[in-house]
Amino acid sequence: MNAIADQSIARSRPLVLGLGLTGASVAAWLARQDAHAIFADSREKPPQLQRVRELLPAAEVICGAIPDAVPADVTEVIVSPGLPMDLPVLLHARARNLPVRSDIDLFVSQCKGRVLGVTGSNGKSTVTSLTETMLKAAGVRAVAGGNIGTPALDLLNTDADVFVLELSSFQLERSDELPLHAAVVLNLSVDHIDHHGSFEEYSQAKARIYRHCGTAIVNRDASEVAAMVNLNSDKGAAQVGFGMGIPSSTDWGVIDADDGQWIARGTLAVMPVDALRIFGRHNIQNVLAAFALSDSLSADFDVPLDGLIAGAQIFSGLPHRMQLVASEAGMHWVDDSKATNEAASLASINAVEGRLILIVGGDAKGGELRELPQALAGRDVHVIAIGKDRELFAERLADVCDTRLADSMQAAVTQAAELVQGGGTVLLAPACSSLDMFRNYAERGDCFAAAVREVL
Ligand code: UMA
Ligand code: ADP
Repeated sequence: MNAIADQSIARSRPLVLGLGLTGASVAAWLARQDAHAIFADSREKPPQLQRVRELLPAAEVICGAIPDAVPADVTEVIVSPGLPMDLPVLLHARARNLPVRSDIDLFVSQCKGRVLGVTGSNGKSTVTSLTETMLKAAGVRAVAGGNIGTPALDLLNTDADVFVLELSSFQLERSDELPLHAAVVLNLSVDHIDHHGSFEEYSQAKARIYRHCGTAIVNRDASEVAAMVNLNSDKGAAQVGFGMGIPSSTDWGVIDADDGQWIARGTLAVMPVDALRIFGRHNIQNVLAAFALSDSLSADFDVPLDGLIAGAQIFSGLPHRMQLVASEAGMHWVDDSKATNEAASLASINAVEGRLILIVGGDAKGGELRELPQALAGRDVHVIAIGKDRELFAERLADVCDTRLADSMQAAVTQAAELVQGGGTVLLAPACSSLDMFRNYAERGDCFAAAVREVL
C-alpha cells in the first residue's frame, strides 16, 4: 500500500457491518492500518466476535442490533454480503454521501495481481476451484477465494500473481465497478429472490461483474447472459464465448471426433471430454469457462495449454457436488447437496441416467419449482421430499410421479433404500437451501452420507 492510502486510512473511522468471515477479514486488514473502527452486528453472539476483538482490541463493537443511524464521526461504511442493502443505517449513510463499500472493493483497490471474476447462479465454486487448479498446473501462481470460502481480503497476504474470485450476487450488488482482468456469468436462473426481491434485481446484480472487465467471457448457450454483456460491459472489453456447440475461431466449444467429443478452441481440438473426471453437461460447460478464463491471461503470462489440460484432467470435483457416496449391486448413492436451487438440481438430474430416486427439499428461498415437473415427467422416478417446503414439492409433482414426504434425512434415506432395490441412483439434489434443518449444505451432505452408511 502506498503512503497516501495509508494516511487516508489512518484518518478514517470506518463502520463495519457484520462480524462473520467478511467482518473478520476486514478487521485483519484494518489492524494493519491503525484505523479506529466501529463494528456492528444484529446478532447477540456473531460468529467472529472473538476474532475481531483479538485483532482490534480498541475497536468499538455493537452486538444484538445495528444502529439505524451512522455515528457522527464515521467516514465510511464497509458492509458484509449477508446484510440487506435497505438497512436504515445504509440509507442514512447514502443520505450523508458517505462511501459504502464491500470487502471486494477494498480487495481490488489493494490487489497488485490480475483478478478473474466468476459469478452465475450455479457452478461458481467448481469453476473458481477448477481455474485455480488449471492455472497452477500451467505454472501460474494462482489462488482462489471470495464467496467460495476464503474472504478476498485474506488473499492479499498470499504470494500469487492471479486471484480467482468467486463473486456472489450479494457481493456484486454492493461493489463498485470492479477492474477485473476477465469475468464470467456462467448462467442465470432463479435464486435468492428472498434477498433481492425480484429476478430482475438479482440478474442486474450479477451483470455488474461485466461493467469494467477487460475480457467478458460469455456463455453462448444462455442468451440472457449475452444480453447482459452487451448492456453492461465497457465498450472496449474483448469478448470470448463458450458453449456446447462448435466454436467460432476465438471461442471455446465442443466438437465431435471419431473417438468422441473434444473440448476445442476454434478449430484446435484441445482434449477429449472422456479424459475429464467430472461428468454431466453442466460440468463440460464449467470446464469450457475455466479454459476461457485461464487462457485470457496468455497475453501477460506464459500459460501453456498442456498445463491447463493437465489441471483439467486431475480435477475430481468439490465435495457435495455429484459426489459418489456408495455404489453396490447396481445401486448408486450420489450427494449433490450443493444443488441449493432448482436449476442446479435440474443439472444433476439430467446428468443421471436410468432409474432415479430423488431426495429434495429444505428452504426453496421463494423459488417456485416450475421446471422440475417437466424434467421428471416420463422418467422412472420416485421423489422423497424433506424440510420446510416439502409440501410445495408434493403439490408441484402431484400429477407427475410418486412423491413422498419424510420427516428427516434418515427417514428419507430409509425410504430410498427400499425404492432403489434392483438398481438405480439415489440422488440428493435438494433444489433448496439447507438452513431450515442443517448448519449448511455440507452438514446436509454429511448427514446423507452417514444415513446411507447406516442402511447399507
Ligand atoms: N447476519 C445477521 N446480522 C448481521 C450480519 C449477518 O443476521 O449483522 C447474517 C446474514 O443475514 C447471513 C449470515 O449472518 O445469514 C452471514 O452473513 P455475513 O455477511 O456475516 O457472511 P460471512 O460470514 O461474512 O460470509 C460471507 C458469505 N456469506 C454470505 O454471503 C451470506 C460467504 O458465502 C463467503 O464464503 C464469505 O463471506 C467469504 O467471502 C457463503 C454463502 O452462503 C458460502 N453465500 C451465498 C451463496 O453462495 O449462495 C451468497
Ligand atoms: P455455486 O458455487 O454456484 O453454488 P457449485 O460449483 O458449488 O456452484 O455447484 C453447485 C451445484 O450446481 C452443483 O452441485 C450442481 O448441481 C450445479 N451446477 C454446477 N455447475 C453447473 C452449471 N454450469 N450449470 C448448472 N448447474 C450447475
